[in-house]
Amino acid sequence: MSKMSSENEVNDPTNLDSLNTDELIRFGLSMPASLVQQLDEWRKEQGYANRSEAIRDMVREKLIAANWQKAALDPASQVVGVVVLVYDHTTRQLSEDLNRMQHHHHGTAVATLHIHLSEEYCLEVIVLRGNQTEVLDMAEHLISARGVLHGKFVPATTGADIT
Ligand code: NI
Repeated sequence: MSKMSSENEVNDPTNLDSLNTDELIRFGLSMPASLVQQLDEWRKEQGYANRSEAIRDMVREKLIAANWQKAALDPASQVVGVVVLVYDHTTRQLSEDLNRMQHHHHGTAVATLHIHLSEEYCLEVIVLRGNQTEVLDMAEHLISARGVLHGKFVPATTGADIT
């Protein structure tokens, strides 16, 4: 086991439990050259400084998706997600409907960012937090509201299960 002073990395230890969870582990990874080439192109486009950063984010994304699947089995588990809406505020009743939904579920809709895109269009980013059933329910209602032109739900994480 050797430590690199700069990043405090550990080479492939056999017992991970004995380490501080923030410790960086260095381990080998094998993949076809063509895949590495595509990885490098992609990570440069995305602005990742190196392969490790890019792969760390990919792993976190997979773990978050897996946690959401696990949470589906336990409706009481706490989740965080973000809804993005684009809508025409001149559509009859729509602004009122969206506002009413958020007031009605004020425990779940924890923050809203509203941007007036133009004379007609609004962009809204709504952060939802609560148990998975509540969060998904509310996201579906917001997105399916009549007059919403674009609606997307992004599952995020409370951060409790990833590092
Ligand atoms: Ni607006």
